[in-house]
Amino acid sequence: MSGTALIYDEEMSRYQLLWDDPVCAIEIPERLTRSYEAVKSAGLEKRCVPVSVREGTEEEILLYHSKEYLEQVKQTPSMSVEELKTFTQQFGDVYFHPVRNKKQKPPGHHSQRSAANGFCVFNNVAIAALYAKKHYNLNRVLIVDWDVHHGQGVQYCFEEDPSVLYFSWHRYEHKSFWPNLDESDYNTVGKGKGTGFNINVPWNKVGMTNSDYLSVFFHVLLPAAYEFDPELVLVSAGFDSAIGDPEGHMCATPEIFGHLTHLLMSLARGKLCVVLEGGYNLTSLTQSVCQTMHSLLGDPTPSLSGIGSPCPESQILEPSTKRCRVENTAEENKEEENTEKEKEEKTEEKPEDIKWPEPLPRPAPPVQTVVTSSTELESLPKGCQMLGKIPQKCIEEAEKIRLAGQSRASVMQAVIGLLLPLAYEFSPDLVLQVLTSSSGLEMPVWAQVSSLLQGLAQGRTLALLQGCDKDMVGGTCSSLSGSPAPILGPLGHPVDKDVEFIEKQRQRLQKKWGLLRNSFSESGTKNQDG
Ligand code: Q9C
Ligand code: ZN
Repeated sequence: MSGTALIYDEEMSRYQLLWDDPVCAIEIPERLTRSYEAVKSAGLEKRCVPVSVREGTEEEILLYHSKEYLEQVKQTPSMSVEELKTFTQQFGDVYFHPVRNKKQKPPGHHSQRSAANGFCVFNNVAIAALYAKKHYNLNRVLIVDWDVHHGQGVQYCFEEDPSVLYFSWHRYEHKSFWPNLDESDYNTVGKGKGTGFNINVPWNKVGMTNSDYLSVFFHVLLPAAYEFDPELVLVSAGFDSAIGDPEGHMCATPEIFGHLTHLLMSLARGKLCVVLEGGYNLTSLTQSVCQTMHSLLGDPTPSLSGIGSPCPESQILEPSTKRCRVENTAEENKEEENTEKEKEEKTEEKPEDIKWPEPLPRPAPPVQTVVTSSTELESLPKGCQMLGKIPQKCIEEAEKIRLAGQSRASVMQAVIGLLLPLAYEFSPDLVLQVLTSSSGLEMPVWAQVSSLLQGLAQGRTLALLQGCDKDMVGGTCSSLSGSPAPILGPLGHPVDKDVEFIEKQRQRLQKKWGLLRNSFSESGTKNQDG
C-alpha cells in the first residue's frame, strides 16, 4: 500500500479533566477535535488512504509497559472522581478520565514502563517502534522528537538499544524547565550497546526560530540519520515547539513543520509515521498539523522568510515574546500609541497572545513533471509528458557546472551540511538541477539530492540531464513526481580528505551564509576563522 493515511477516532477526544488542576488545564480534547476539523476543512483528509482505527491490544501495550501498570490503568474506568484523583497523584503532571483508556489517544512520549507522566498514559511512539521491530523484523528505527519537551519515556525505553536512534530537542534552560532531568542534557548519548544512539539537543534559552530548527536538522540530525539509514521513521510530533505555545515559548512558525516533514520523507523510502504529542495553542497547533499533512501528501513546501544564522544562545538577550513580536508589524504599530506603562505590561505578554501571519494556502496541483530530451527516449515514467528537444546551447552551458562526487557518504555530507543550508538561506524562486554523465553520481544519490532540493522554491525545479542513462532519467523523473528516493544503505564515514575539504568550504562560506555556522567561539561571537 502506498499513500498517506490519517489515524483518528472521535473516541480519542472523549475525555476531560474532572477536577481543578492548573498544570493539566491545557491538555484539552479540543486539541484533537480542532486539529481534525482543520485537516478536514483544508481538504486533506479526503486525500488520505483509509486505514481503520482499532484499540491497542494488551499484548501491544505490554511491549513497553509493565503488567502491574497496565492492570492499574485498567481499573480507572470504574473509579470515582475521588479515586481517580488519588490514583493520579502518584504520577507527575497527568490526569485520568474514566473513558479515556480505550482507543489510546496522544500524547505518549513522557509515559514510562510503570508510570504515567506529563499528560501521557501509554507511550504510543515507543510501542510503535517496538511493534515494528517485532512484527516487521526491522533493524533500524529512527525516532525524531520535535516536541518542546524531552520525551524521557522514549529515551528510557531505548537507551541501551542500538536499533532505535532517538533524537530529541527540548526546552531545557539548564535543567530549570520541566521535566528537570540531568539525563535530558546533551551528554546523555545512550548506554552499553546503545551508546551513540541517543541524541539530545537541549535549548538553554527560549525563542528559538526557524533558522535554529533547520540548523539542528542540517548539522546534527540529518547527518546522523543518513549514516544510520533507518528502515522506518517515527516522529513524536509535538507542536508546542511552535510559535505562540504557552509551554514552549519558541518562535518557529507553523511552516517549519512542513519543511521538517519534507526533509524526513527522503529517509526510509518515505516510510514515515507522524504521531501527535503536545501543542497547546490551538491556532498554532492546527496550522502546524496542516503544514505537516500537506507535506506528507506531497504538496509543494511553503516559502520561509528570514532564514539565516542560528542564534548562539549567548546572543539571545531578549525574552521570547519580544523576539517573536518582530514578526508582527500590525501589533507594533498599534503599540506606538500606547503609554509607557502599557508598553511595560506588553513586555509580559503571554505567548498565547503573540500573533504571526497565517500560513498561505498550499494548493495541491497535480505534480507537473515534463521531460525534454535531445534524443528520443524509449519510455517515460508515469506522470511525465514529453515537452520537446533541448537546444544544444543549453547542454553546453550545463556542462560547465559540475558537482563532482567522491563516496556516497562524502556527497551526502556535502549536500546536507553545505548545499541545503546555503540553499535554504538563499531562498531561491527556482532550483536548477544539473547533472552530466561525468558527475560520477549514482542514481540513488542523485535522486536523494533531487528530493531534498524540492524543499526549496516551493518545489519549482528544472532538472537538466546530459549524457545520462535511462536509469538516471527515470530516477530524476520519479523524484520530481514525488516518489520517495531510493535509500542509500548505511553510509559509513566519508574519507578524511573529503571531510577536510567540506569543512574548509564551510569555514570559507560561513562568513556570508549564517546557516552554515555550526559553532560559535567562546566569546559568543560568530566564528571568524577560515
Ligand atoms: N508549566 C506534552 O507536551 N507540565 N507534555 C509542565 C510547567 C507538564 C507536557 C508544567 C507538561 C507536559 C506531551
Ligand atoms: Zn510537549
